[in-house]
Amino acid sequence: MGVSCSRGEDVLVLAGYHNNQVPSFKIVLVGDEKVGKTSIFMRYFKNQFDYSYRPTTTVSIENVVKKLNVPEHAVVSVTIWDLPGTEEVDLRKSYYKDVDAAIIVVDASDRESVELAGTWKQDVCNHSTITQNTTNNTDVSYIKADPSSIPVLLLGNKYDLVEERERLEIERNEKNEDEESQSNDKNQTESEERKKQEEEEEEEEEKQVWRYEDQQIDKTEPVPEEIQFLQDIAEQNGFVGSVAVSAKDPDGSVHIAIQALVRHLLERNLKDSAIKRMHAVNIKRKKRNKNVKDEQNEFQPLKTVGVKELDDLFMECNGAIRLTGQLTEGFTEAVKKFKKDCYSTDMIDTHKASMEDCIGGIKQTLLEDQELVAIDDGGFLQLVCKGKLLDEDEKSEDVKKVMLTFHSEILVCSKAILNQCPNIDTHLSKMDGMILNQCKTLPDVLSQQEQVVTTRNIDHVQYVIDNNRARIKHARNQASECLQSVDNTYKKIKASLLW
Ligand SMILES: Nc1nc2c(ncn2[C@@H]2O[C@H](COP(=O)(O)OP(=O)(O)OP(=O)(O)O)[C@@H](O)[C@H]2O)c(=O)[nH]1
Ligand SMILES: [Mg+2]
Repeated sequence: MGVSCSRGEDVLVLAGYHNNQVPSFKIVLVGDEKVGKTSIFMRYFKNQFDYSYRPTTTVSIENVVKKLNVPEHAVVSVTIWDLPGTEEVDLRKSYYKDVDAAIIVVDASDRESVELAGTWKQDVCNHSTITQNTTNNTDVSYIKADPSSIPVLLLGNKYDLVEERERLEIERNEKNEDEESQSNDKNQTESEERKKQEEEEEEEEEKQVWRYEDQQIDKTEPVPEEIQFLQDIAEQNGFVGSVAVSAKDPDGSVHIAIQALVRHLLERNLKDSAIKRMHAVNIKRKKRNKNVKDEQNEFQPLKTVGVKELDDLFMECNGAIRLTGQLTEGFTEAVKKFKKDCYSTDMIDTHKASMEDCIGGIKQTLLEDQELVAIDDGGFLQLVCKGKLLDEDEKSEDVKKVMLTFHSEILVCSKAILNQCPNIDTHLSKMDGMILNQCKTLPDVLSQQEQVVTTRNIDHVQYVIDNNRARIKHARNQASECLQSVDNTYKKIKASLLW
C-alpha cells in the first residue's frame, strides 16, 4: 500500500518497479454524503450502477492491478477506499494514513456541493499522515504528510443530470420558439435571424476538431458553465485537475479520470498530459451533448424486473409505446415538410410560418377561377382545388407540389393517428391496470423466488416498475396530444379556408 510506495518523480525507482515490484497506490474517495462515491467505486471496479441509495457506514476497500500504457507499459496496483460521507464516529484520520492521492467527489449538478470541494481537500491535507518505522522496527509512529505531495483530484459526478437539464431546456426553448413563430407574425424576422445565428454557431461547432490524449486541444473552445465552475474551484483550491463524470453512464469517464490520476502518480512529469486527458473528457462531454437528442429518439424498451408475469406485461406495452413515439414524430415531420414546401415555392415567408399562413399562401397562388376547398372524407381532411390546375404553369405546378406533400405526408400521418391513437390509449390503460394488479402479488412472488431477496432488490424492482409505469403514462399522454394536434391542424385549415 502507500507505505511501500513513495511519492515524487522517483516513484518508479523507489517502488522497485525496475526490480519487478509493482508500484501500489492508495487512493481515497472523499466527499459529502450522496454525491456518488460508492457509485464511482462500483463503476470502476464492477462497471455497475445502482439507482438506490444506501449510505456507506463502513469503509469499503477494493484493489485492482492494472497495466498502464505509460511509462514503459507499467503495471500498477491501485487500491481505492470508499469512505462514508458522514459517520457517527469520526475515523477519518485513520483512513488518511499513507494515502498517495485523494479524489474529492462532488455533485456537478449542485453548485453548493461543488463549492464545498475546497473544504474536503483541506480535510485530507490537514489529517493525512505517513507511517514511520522506528529504528528497531517494532513500533510505528505517524508524522504529518506534506500536503503538497498528495495530489487531489476533483471529480464532478452526476454530470448526466446536468446534460438532462440542458436537454430539457433546449427542448423547452424550441417549443417556445415554435409557438411564438406561429402566433406572432412580427417575430418572424427576428426568429429567422436567431435561427440563422444558431445555424452559424452549429456550423462553427462542427468545424471544431476534438483531439485526445497527446494531441493538441483547442483551448479556445467554450466549455459548459458547470465544467468551467468545476475547473475554477479546482484551480482556486490547488487541485491537480477536475473532471466531469457520470457514474450512471457506462461511458468510461470514471475509468479515464481515475487512470489519469494514477498516471499522474506514476510519473509526475507526465502531469501535463494527464491533465490534458482530463480536459479531453470534459470536452468530449460537450460533443456528446449534441448527440443526446438523437440517442433519446432511439426507442428503449421498458426495463424488466425478473418477475415473469410483470415482464410479460411490460413487453406487451413496448409496441404501443414505440408506435406512439413514431406517430408523434411522424406528424411533426409531416407538418415540417409541408411548410418547407410552401416556403420553397414562396407561398410563405418563413418555413416556421403557421398552418393558416400556408393555406393562405396556397390560396393566393391560385388563379382567379381556381378555389381551394377542404373535403371531409370520413373524418379525414382532404384538400382539393376546384378549377383546373394548368399544366406547365409554374404557379399551378407549385400548388400541385404542396398539395401532393399535404396528402402524402399530413393526410397519411393523420389517418394513422386518428385510427391508432384511441386504441393505443385503451390498450395501455388496460395494461397499466393489469400491471398494478400484478404488483399487489409482488411480495408473495418475490418471497417464492429461489435466490435471497434483499430490501435493496425490492427497492430496485419497485423503482423499475415506477419508471416503466411513468413511461406508459407518458405514452398515453403523447397519444392524446397527438390526436389533439391533428384536430387542431384540421381546425386551423378549415378556419383559414373560410377567410
Ligand atoms: N443520476 C445520477 N445519479 C447518481 C450518480 N451517481 C450516484 N447517483 C445516485 O446518487 C445516490 C447516492 O449515491 P452513492 O454512491 O450511494 O453516494 P455516496 O457518496 O456513496 O453516499 P454516502 O455513502 O452516504 O457518503 C444514489 O441514489 C445513486 O444512484 C450519477 O452519476 N448520476
Ligand atoms: Mg457511499
